[in-house]
Amino acid sequence: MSGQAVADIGLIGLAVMGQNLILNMADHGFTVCAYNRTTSKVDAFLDNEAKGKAIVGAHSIEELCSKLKRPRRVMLLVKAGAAVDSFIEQLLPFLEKGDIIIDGGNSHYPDTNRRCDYLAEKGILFVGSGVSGGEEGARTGPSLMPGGAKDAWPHLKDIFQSCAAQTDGEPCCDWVGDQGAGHYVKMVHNGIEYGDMQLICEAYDMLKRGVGLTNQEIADVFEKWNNGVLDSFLIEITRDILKFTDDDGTPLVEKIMDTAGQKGTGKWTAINALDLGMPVTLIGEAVFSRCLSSIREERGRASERLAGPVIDKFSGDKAKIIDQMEQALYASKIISYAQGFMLMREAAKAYGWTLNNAGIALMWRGGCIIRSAFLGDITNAYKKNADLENLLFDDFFHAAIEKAQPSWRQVVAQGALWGIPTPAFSTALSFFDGYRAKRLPANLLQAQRDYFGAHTFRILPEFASEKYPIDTDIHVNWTGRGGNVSASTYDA
Ligand code: NBP
Repeated sequence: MSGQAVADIGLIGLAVMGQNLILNMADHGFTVCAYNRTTSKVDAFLDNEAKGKAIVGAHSIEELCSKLKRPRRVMLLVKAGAAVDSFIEQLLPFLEKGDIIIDGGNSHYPDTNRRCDYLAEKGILFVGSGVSGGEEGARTGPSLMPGGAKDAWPHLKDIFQSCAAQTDGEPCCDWVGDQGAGHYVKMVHNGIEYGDMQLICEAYDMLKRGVGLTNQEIADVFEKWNNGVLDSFLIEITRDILKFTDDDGTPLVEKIMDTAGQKGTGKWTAINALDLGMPVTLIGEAVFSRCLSSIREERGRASERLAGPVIDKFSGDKAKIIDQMEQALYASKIISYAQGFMLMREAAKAYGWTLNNAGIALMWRGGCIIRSAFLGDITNAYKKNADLENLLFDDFFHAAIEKAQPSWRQVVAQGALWGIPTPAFSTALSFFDGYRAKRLPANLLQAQRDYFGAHTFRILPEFASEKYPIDTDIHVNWTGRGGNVSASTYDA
């Protein structure tokens, strides 16, 4: 079946994200053609949510393509993986050179790299776009992070930027970069989301078990924090979750099993950080914390055998420790974002992308799960200095960390004394102390490596000599028993 080319864009995938994004696009004056593998969902959508709007339907890929204006723009919002490849193959016979396919799902960036190359050979412009904000974001304004074939951007800019969230008059959507850069940035966004959530959970745990506050009191703390430097979507929803009571009047959150799920994007970020050799420790700890939570039965057995400190009723200054915790959370969050941007800088280098840090921060400023006032400060830092080596070198963040430092140390120490785990707070502080250390104990580590494996070491310039020449891999016979042959030197 074919039809008149009436639609500005076609959208495949009528689940929660697809339906809401279509309605959003229609609200902004674009005509959308909707298609779904299970075509009964097309009819149900047209008869209900889409009724009376500039939305048409298609019952086959051929019909969908025939209803699109040229160049055809088709967006996929389907389960990541095989479904995306399958739709690409189904679309190809009905597309022409210069047509555009956009994958808005949570695809892994290497898949997007591959699809970009594959479709470029066929003259089709492929775009991988991060979409964040969940159901509500898709409906009212998501954060959109498109990357891939740049020639597609002039044909997408208007639709994408009109539908995206707007912050301070600017759309939370801009071109990210080549190939899978859009999906890469979305992946890092999700990793940072894992970190933000873990930090909030640690604050909740300390306020509850350490300070002894009720859920309502903790909600009030989050309410207060949401009016300060931590002002963000995740703090706001945490406040609401803590206030939410079940039919019996007790907080629902306390009835929820403490095993965290994950769909993989945090893990991908951590794996990529390991691959690129970047110390993205906070996201790593956030992923491992979910893993630890998920071995609940084993933890149950351990809780009966392994004792820790007994937490006495809190007799200190509650207001003071709450303020200290706000500072600890803020400082840890700064570290997490600094690490995220370090990772993106390295990825840009390794993959040959040009990433615009100020633009990325702006894209995350609104519409997405990690949206916060804080991202406005990051945008400003990168606008002031596009080549900023590290967020911690920006005056604003430098001053913020300086101010927070004493409280941050107090909170991490208090968590250890109480026996309440604070992996994210602690790793952030350890990173900070490591990053600002001119000398780390890696000298000893190198000696150990050379001792047992003849892995060699380099000499500090001030100790260079004929015996220990500078910029040279040196092996020492530490025991008098080994030979003088060293292992080859390479970094894994
Ligand atoms: P889902 O991730 O639940 O995917 C549902 C869609 O995928 C339906 O259209 C379904 O068709 C289609 N589909 C599946 Br499942 N397997 C398929 C296959 N083998 N071949 C063809 N189509 C297939 O939907 P969603 O939650 O709306 O998310 C869409 C995309 O956006 C995903 O990649 C997701 O990771 C991403 N995302 C989701 C969110 C969120 O908050 N949910 C946020 C940001 C990004 P059917 O109706 O015929 O089964």
